[in-house]
Amino acid sequence: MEKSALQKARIDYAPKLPTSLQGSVKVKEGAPTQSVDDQEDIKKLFPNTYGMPVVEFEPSNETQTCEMNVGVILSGGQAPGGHNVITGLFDTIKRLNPNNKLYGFILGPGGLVDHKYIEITEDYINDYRNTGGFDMIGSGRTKLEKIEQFEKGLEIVRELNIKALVIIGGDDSNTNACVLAEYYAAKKYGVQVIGCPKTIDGDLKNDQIETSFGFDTATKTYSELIGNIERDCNSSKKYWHFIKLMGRSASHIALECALQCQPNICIISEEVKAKNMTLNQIVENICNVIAYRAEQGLNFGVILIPEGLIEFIPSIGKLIEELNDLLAAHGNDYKGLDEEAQREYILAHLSEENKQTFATLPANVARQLSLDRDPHGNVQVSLIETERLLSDMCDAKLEQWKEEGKYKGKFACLHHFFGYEGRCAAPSNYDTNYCYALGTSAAQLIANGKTGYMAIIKNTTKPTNEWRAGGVPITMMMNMERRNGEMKPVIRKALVELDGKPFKAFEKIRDKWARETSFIYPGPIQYWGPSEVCDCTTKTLELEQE
Ligand code: FBP
Repeated sequence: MEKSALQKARIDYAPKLPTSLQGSVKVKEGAPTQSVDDQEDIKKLFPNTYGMPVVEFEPSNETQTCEMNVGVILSGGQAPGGHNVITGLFDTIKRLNPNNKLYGFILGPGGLVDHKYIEITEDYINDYRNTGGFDMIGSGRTKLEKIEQFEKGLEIVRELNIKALVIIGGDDSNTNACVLAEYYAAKKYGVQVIGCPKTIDGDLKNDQIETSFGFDTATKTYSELIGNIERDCNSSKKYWHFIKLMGRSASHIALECALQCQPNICIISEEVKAKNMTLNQIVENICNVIAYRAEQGLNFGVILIPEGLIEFIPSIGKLIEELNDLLAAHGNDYKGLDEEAQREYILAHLSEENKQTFATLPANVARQLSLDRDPHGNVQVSLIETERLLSDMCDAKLEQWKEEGKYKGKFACLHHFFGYEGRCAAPSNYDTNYCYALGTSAAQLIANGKTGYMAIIKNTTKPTNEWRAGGVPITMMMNMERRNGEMKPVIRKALVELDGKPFKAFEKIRDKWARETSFIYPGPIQYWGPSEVCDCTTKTLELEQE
């Protein structure tokens, strides 16, 4: 592999581990746990993995050894730091016994089912230490949910004498990890399954999980780019920039970038839903700011739009729910039809209220909502050009206001979508250390006989040696939700809390950002230099852990 100068220098970085993970560990167990909701249902569905205690690792003076081959899977969207979860896992299992082997399943969960794997060796892994990307073994979105898949997986697990599988994924992938752990436990196959919290979206977090890995690096990367645009914008003073930011449902990414960059406007989907706002109201709010600034001679600005917005606008959310059910029940009847016939079919089957919403949406947006779910049943919101939809609607409204004499400014806009450019960035020091510790923790959960657990690292706003490591039963994070027309056990997604400290901090100051130009330019991620520049966490985490 040909490497950049940064890659070469970065390979030599030794990730810092919490004191408790630096050598042998012993396990401290807490009290039995309960799921966040629907306890009776979840208990019934997970009789073998429900109620287990949260565990924490403490340093031990005893020599620790363990024979264990491990299989690792990267699942879902890329997130900076994934390679370091694998290096943490690798180094720990080798330390526990140099004959232990680590197998990487290729291109996600599908690799387990199709028996596509590689053995990860010292030579192979060294090229990937502290790098972004998931290319060490690749990732995929195959949903592991069927008994045939679990049994197919078991064949290769037996062949390679694998003691445990580590699934590195988001809420959906960890839900599946939990189902797999329960299945193997129920069958008494003796195969452990451990999850690791990944996703740039930042929505896999709760009382036990401080943050999902990748959020730190991705938001810093986007904030660098937003800051650059803000500076360009403030230099020429002639464009409104509509920037859509990745993050399928929750607006954590947009909120974090807003806290870092202080744009003029940042829409928070969760607020739109809570206030029952219509698309037209959102547009009007934006236009009010544009018009106000125009009166001050400021015909420029920056607007952040979370990728998931469309699903949170209540009328469109309702439409999506009905479309989900329609797709589950009749998708095959209309998927083969041409675009116009599909639209007709859908209109004919929707309730009156949703029909009206569907009919008012631009054709490309309507089509994206009615088709093309990902394997987990999610609308592929990153393919919907919300930034254009909003700017087109603003343009029309401002024209109308001009005619009515309510607006005299100039409105020229540019569009951006920051998503994929943040998912494989070289991990920040935070993600580098956090991920290596997560991998180490996962190895220790296996060595200590745990299954159905997610590796966790807490106290991460403190210096690394004070971080606390352990595991949390995945069932503890579950509740029942409607998916593809059926009630299913799933990990509860963490949305932006409107009474949470990050949103409150933003809410307090946003009017000033709208009126004035208060941009902050965070600049690129730094790996060497003053600690306050290189080792800072996200503003979200800082505020949440205050
Ligand atoms: P995960 O939840 O799997 O980590 O994926 C996150 C994400 O980056 C979302 O923000 C985005 O909507 C989606 O993946 C895009 O998916 P794809 O990579 O399949 O285009």
